[in-house]
Amino acid sequence: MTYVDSPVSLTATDGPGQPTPTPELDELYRDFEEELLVPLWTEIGDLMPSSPRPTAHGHAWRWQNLLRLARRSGELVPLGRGGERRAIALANPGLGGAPYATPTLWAAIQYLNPREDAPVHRHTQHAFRFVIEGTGVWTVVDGDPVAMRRGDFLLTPGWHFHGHHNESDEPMAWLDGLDIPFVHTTGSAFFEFGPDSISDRSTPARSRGEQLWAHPGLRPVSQPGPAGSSPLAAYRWEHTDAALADQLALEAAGHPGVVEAGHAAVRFSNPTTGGDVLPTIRAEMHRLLPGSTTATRREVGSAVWQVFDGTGVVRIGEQKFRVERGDLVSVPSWAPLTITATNGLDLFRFSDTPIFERLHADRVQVEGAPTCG
Ligand code: 1HN
Repeated sequence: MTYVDSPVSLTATDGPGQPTPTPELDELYRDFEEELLVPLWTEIGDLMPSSPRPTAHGHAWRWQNLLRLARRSGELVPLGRGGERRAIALANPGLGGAPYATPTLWAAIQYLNPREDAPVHRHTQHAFRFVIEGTGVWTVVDGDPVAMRRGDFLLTPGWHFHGHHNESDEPMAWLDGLDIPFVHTTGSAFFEFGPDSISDRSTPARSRGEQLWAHPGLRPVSQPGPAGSSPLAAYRWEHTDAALADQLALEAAGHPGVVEAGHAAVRFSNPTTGGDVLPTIRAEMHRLLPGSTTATRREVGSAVWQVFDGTGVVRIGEQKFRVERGDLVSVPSWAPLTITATNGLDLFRFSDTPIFERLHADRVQVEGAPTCG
């Protein structure tokens, strides 16, 4: 038997636990197929491996290549109703050509020409944007204009209307992350067009969400909580950068237990709960000092990393990728991951870990010790 579009590979016909091949057995297997039935005894090795054997691969996409192709798309592909977004998705080589960076996560470069609008719509998929370079675009989320600048992490939780507009004379590109594959596989997608034009074209430096929620340790008494997704529309680079720098300053001053050797990390969090920003997506920023290497870590669930700044080497099992600014790397579930910073290395990471934590199926294994210098 062979399978098309199936997560299960070829059927075992011999080996331990398999019946003796006979014409009668062949006929039984043909009749199973006819009735759309599959016996467990031929599949159990694939269905129940002793540890995760994901079909997704570790893979690196080069930002300079993505950007070049996005620019060409900007010249050739108009933006409007129907197509909705000039977004070009990473297709993991292990996932059969689907626009999936991992089995649960979509990652794309999105490109907006000068003075261009991306139309308003909403969907149940949760989304974020992370800005590698550029400025001049506002994403308007449920009527709240949110400026996009380098290093900012911006949220569009599911079922919020959103459109983008570029107010500058330069094109802008950024990373989009969504839980599209998870929502597609589980048949839980809803989508609606919004109004034909963006309601509020003002260009404030800070969104209303930030005015309410972006004050450390302070929540507005008027606002309800806890909320499943973060109400904070934008996490600004100056805050993320300062948090990472302070962790490393504490380490340098000899305070133990703050960071892994030379490796500061922060998680973007929902200020109403302290938990993840979105129900299905975890997002973090990591900073590695020059010459530092992380411990080797494997985790249930998949992730995508993007280099924000610096250069380094990402090892996934036997694979080794040299990475620089903007490059993206998919990390399959349970793959051993080690990162080395050549010079300093700032990395953005997003993963589907909240799904597995909610299901009590999360596991982490750490091997070796981090080193620095
Ligand atoms: C979407 O709405 C955005 O809002 C980006 O920028 C990527 C991919 C599929 C469906 C909707 C956005 C998307 C998307």
